[in-house]
Amino acid sequence: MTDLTPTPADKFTFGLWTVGNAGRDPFGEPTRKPMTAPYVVQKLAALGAYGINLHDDDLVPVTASASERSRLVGDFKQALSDHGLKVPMATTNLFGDPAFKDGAFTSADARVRAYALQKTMLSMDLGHELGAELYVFWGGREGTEVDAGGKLLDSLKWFRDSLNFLADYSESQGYGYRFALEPKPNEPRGDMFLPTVGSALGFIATLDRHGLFGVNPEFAHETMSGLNFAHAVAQAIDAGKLFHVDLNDQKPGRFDQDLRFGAETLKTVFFLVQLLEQSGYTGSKHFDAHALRTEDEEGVWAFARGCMRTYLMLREKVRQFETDTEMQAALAAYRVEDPAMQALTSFTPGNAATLKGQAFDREGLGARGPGLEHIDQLTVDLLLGMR
Ligand code: GLT
Ligand code: MN
Ligand code: MN
Repeated sequence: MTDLTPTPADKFTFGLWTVGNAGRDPFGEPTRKPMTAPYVVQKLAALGAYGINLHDDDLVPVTASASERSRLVGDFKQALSDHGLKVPMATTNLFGDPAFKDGAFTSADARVRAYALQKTMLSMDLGHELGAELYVFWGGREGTEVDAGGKLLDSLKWFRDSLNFLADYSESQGYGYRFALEPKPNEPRGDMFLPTVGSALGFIATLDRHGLFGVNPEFAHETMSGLNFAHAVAQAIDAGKLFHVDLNDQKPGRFDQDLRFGAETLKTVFFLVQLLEQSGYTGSKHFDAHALRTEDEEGVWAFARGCMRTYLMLREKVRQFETDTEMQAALAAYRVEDPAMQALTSFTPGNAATLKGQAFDREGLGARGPGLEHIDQLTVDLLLGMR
């Protein structure tokens, strides 16, 4: 049996806000007691995690005095160094404060947009102090319930101006951050701007320092829209833009459940792990999920262990898939290689002319059975431990 003990080399990370989630939901009060940041660091390190990510407010409440801030940050840094945990990613809470109720970077109020920049710069300073090299933007309140305010085009401009400003700020400070936009279709806003991975990728191309920007796709977010998360991640990898990934699970067509990784849609989760492993993705594998509201603290650590264990089991299945001779033969038969035909698909005037005159066995092409039922059942057998 393979060793399923996580180690920092696996690059598993959690958020202070994830394992620290106290179980509040829109209908009920917290079901768990808050945990201090140093305690969370100690527990995650003991479980084999690589790092812990945070929003500014997760560590330092916005109302903290200078001395409170320095104590909280100092204690956190001490715990990181005592337990060998990193802070690979930082982000800003631009959604909790009522000031951001109609957006932060896309608020119709210029004062709110300016405050959002100030808060983000301060948070970037903190992230840098903690060693973060990646900065995430999840536009929690960037969106609308009604479009009567007429700000759809302005919002995109404001969003772009803010991201351009912050990338310039990072460079001017010598922080060297790379940035990742995290799309989400809705919740908490009725319709959020940049709702999918594809829309974020399109938007990034319009930024001044677009090379510094990539995406942070989240399993739950694409799944909420009924999209296939593995496909979204493949597009991000293809674009060279998968800077970070938020792993969790989700039933389609529901509120953002942020379930334990692999709790719900094992097959898609398997194809995702396959993609991450085979593409050579080297970033953090961040579990942006939380324990069920029903759980006590023991349930939180069971949840955290479960996320990592399921990833490692699926990574093992990926390896098994690669060495399963029947599976590999079926896959080889599925792909029809034809070097002469392939060569014709690069455009030259000659290839275009040859292709136009080529006789194809159209009926034969349509009649071929690719064997996908067999391949898919082999996958199911493998996942269920029957191979
Ligand atoms: C919030 C959200 C997540 C984002 C976090 C980063 S905060 O919990 O639901 O998807 O990744 O801002
Ligand atoms: Mn989520
Ligand atoms: Mn997320």
